[in-house]
Amino acid sequence: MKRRFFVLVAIFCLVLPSAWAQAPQTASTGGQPAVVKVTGEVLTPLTLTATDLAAMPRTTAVAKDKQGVPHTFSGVALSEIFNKAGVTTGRQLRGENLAKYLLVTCADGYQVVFSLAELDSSFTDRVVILADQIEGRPLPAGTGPFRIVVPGEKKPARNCFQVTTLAIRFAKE
Ligand SMILES: Nc1nc2c(c(=O)[nH]1)N[C@H]1C(S)=C(S)[C@@H](COP(=O)(O)O)O[C@H]1N2
Ligand SMILES: [Mo]
Repeated sequence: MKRRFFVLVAIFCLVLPSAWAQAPQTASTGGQPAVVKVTGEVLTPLTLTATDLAAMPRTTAVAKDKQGVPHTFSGVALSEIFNKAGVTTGRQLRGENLAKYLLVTCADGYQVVFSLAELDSSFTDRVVILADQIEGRPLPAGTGPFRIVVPGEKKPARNCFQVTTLAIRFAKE
């Protein structure tokens, strides 16, 4: 009887903290793990979880907040996500493909646009990332779990948080 009680207490102590730790990530998604969908002009549409991003090649990006204070974010370069999804990059990014753009959509309806050329290493050395950490810790509730971080931009308006979708679109007329 006594032993059963201790086993129950032990299970409780092990399970509860991990449930609490996950709460911020799932709070806005009704218990489902948060995901980022990669859709549109891609060969392979993706649904990325935090675990998927943790397993991909990682990099850091420094960006200032609205107060001008620099922060180091870490996550996955958009170019890595594009390679995984089959987006036109590098040598393929010419001709009509230069009319393609990335439309980022966030949970609050905020949207921002980047042309694909702005995000391509054959056009620029600037590496834009999908961040899941700031200063080595998960993004705080409200600005996570996933955030676009554009280093070196004069204002942080395109560092959009609570990212839900990365859609590749064609602006061709
Ligand atoms: N999803 C989402 N992301 C957003 C915004 C927003 O309204 N919604 N505001 C942007 C603007 S205008 C600014 S200035 C920065 C502020 O980020 P900071 O708090 O890190 O300075 O977030 C950007 N990212
Ligand atoms: Mo802003």
